[in-house]
Amino acid sequence: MNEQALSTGMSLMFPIGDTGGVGEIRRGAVAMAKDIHFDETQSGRIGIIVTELASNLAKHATSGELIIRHIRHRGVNGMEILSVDKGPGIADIGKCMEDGYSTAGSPGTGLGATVRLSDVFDIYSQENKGTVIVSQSWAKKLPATEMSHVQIGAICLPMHGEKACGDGWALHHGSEGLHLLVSDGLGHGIIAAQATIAAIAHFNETPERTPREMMHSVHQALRSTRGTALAAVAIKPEEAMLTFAGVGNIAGTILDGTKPRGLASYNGIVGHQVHKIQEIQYPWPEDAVLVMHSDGLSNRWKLEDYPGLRQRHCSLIAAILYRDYQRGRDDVTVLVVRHQ
Ligand SMILES: [Mn+2]
Repeated sequence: MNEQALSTGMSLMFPIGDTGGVGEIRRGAVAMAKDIHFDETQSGRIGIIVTELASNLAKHATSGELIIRHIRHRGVNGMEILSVDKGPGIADIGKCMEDGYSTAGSPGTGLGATVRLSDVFDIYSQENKGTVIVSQSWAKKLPATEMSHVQIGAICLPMHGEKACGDGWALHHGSEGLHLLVSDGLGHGIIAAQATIAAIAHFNETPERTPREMMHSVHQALRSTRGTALAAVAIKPEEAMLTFAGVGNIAGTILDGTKPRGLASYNGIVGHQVHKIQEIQYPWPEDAVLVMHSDGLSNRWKLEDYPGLRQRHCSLIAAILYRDYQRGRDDVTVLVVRHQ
């Protein structure tokens, strides 16, 4: 995996149309696993998971994508594989979901090995709308408390035909909570990516600044770039508070099961023209989910259209919004966070 992919949270996407490409995707995924120092056994497992998910897409869905990214938590490396399709859906999953889906059982759709080999597995399927599956594998077992405490779902992909991604995101677990940054460099391609890489490098140097300080400081640091739409967030679960500062088109929404609450950004371009940087505080209820996205995703989505999805793995939420609301003519980022 290239350096940029690691530093900006970029995902890699493999379209699946027929069985022909499965071997190539498997080789790519295994190479990635080795890049992040998975051992022989762990890389082998990634190969099996990718083969199973890709073969299923080719067999059961009209078309689909596997989306792969490097994940990291408290210094431990991992890989996430998302399977995303608009196929017929899996009929028996509905029943599994009623009873509360257990990763112990196999849904009997050729997902047996994926369920068994994944450290984290979740699936969401709707008849005639399609299926999304998340599989995460970690190099070292993470404590269960750690895993239930915070959940991140993310998709960050360049516009079709571009290698460089102008979007990016970063996250830091601080002593008091989470710090996030989402950046959409103006335009797309290399020049857009330069602005985002600079913003994220800046975030990573001193991530625990307040969102307001972060926005001011990145604004100064990006003067030589083309500029970016940027949003910074701090979540302090113990104070049940989320602080947001945004300039430009980064959308943020807090979902807590009541009316969705949109986060307010100001107009401008970070690095060039910024009229106002202001922090706004929002309540962060215990079971809240934060969805942030660049304008590569339409803002017309409603999570109510997907019964029960808010309670599912954040990666499934990100994958479904990407599948159904990507505009297809820009880089796209969807970041979903739950922190209790
Ligand atoms: Mn954009």
